[in-house]
Amino acid sequence: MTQLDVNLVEQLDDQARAILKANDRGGYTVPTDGLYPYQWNWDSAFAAFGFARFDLERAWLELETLFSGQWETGMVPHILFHEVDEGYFPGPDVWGCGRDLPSSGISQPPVAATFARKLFEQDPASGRDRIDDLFDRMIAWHRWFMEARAESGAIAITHPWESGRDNAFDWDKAMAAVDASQVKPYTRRDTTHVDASMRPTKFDYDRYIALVEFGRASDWNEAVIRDKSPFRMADPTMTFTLLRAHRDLLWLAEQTGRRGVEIEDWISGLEAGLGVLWNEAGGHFDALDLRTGRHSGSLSNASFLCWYGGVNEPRMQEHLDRALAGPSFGIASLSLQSPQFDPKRYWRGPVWGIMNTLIGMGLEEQGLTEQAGTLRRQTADLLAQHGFAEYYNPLDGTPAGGGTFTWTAAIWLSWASPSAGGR
Ligand code: 9WN
Repeated sequence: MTQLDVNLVEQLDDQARAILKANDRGGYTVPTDGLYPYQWNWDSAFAAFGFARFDLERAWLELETLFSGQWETGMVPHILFHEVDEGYFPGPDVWGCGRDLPSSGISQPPVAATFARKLFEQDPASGRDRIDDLFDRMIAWHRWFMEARAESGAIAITHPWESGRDNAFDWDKAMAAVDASQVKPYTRRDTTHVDASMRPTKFDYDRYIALVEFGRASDWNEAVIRDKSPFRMADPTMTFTLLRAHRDLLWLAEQTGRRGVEIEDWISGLEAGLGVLWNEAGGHFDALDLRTGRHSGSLSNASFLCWYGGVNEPRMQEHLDRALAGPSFGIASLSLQSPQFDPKRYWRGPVWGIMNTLIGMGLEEQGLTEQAGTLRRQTADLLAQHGFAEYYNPLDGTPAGGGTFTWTAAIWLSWASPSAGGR
């Protein structure tokens, strides 16, 4: 591990700021030019975290634009289609959600309240001015999760895209049971931007589309989807990010003189319920198939989000120490020891800067400062040596997926860069 040169850090900080500015489409930021031409939910929250390093006003605006797409149910979509672009599939016509601001019909990991808190902490006076409308919208979103997705005790996803870890090994068995025989021919766009070996397979894509068609045929009615969807899984990403976001929302409530009783109940409910994610055989947190009652057998980077969720589980530490010992640049999306580990293919092995960041934040807060420091340095080395890619081969750092990536630039500025100062 190297001590990064001060001039190099300055150069990288400049590059990261330039990426955020170049991906800014006015009020929202695309994850990267070309491959992802819309506003994505959790990407935007990370973008806000990054903008906060040099333009706090722009950071708040990113979150406000995201919540402008909120549904009347409280759900905040995973994609907002501000301007239709043929370069991405599936577009708004496939989702068929029929709103003034077209969107997808599913959500994504709720990290917005956590980064809203960071923005608030940076300048409480301006935060107080910005938070009012946003607070009400965030609490409505969290309530939607608790009412629509918490039937198992943990938080369920209805589509792999909701987890943000699209083709993770976690979903393999459940996806194999999804019938894709009625899906009509379609043209993928992602593989025109990125090498197909780094993306999900056609088998996966057929089922992604089948599940979108199921949701549309159900009028995106959550009760129908809960009872009838062929795919429903309790997900560590959703569960730990929501639990964490509840805690940050409660903090924001206290700072602004609001009552937090409802949020306190959500926190104790999730703390009591998340045990269903514990895979006793593997000795780690894992996804749970709510249709079959079986765990996936996947030690993923989401398993390590427990500390971020405020859950200091000692039985996860052995896994953590092994993962940090490498050879790797942080926490791989699937354990290097897993037979399904693939260092190139997206969420089946590559390392992601944003996941290192969330895990690192949690470790630091839970007093595992040495491991947190190691993870931060590994992430800084990765980005310094290999640039601001979407994800990376965890063994040698080879960049993969899209380049000049918003959330990677953002976490550099606000967490990994030595200039971030432990924010
Ligand atoms: C589908 C934008 C998004 C991220 C996800 C990541 C990827 C989309 C795709 O890109 O998913 O939502 O088309 O592959 O998996 O986490 O939010 O960066």
